Amino acid sequence: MAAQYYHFGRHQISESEVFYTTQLSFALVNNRPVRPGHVLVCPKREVKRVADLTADETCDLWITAQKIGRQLESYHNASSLTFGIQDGPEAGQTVPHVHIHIIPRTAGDFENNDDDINDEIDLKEKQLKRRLDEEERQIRSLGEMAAEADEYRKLFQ
Ligand code: AMW
Repeated sequence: MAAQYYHFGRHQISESEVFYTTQLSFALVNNRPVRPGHVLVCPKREVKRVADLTADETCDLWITAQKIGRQLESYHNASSLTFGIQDGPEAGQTVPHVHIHIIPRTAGDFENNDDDINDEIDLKEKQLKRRLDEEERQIRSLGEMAAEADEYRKLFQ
């Protein structure tokens, strides 16, 4: 049987990296997670901007993000979550396909955990550069990502 791929912008995402799907959304592990459990939730339809989503897609995306956040916060023994969307290139979006970043958070995980919403959303450009060296965020192997997705899939059975 031919392999099935999900489209995330120009990226073809193999089923092994996807750990949760609904009729309208899918969730994948991140190839450069900034923290353990940093995952992405996307609409199946490839749209660039939040404004391009239908009401059904918007509801489905956020209900999916809520469900995944709850499970991954617990799985990673975290105590908070960051939900982030970079909506358009000037907001820092690098993959032109709507996606919600979900990042389990723990006390002291970032040096400057201020309440500035732009800092929260623009994690890579602001918070993360302070704490994480780019070299520590190498793209991971497909095997490593598939193993992580396997673990998360069990949380939704
Ligand atoms: W953006 O800067 O568009 O808000 O975030 C893009 C996210 O997508 C980053 O966290 C990046 O690590 C992730 N990413 C990019 N390409 C892939 C891929 N092929 N598989 C998994 N995650 C990816």
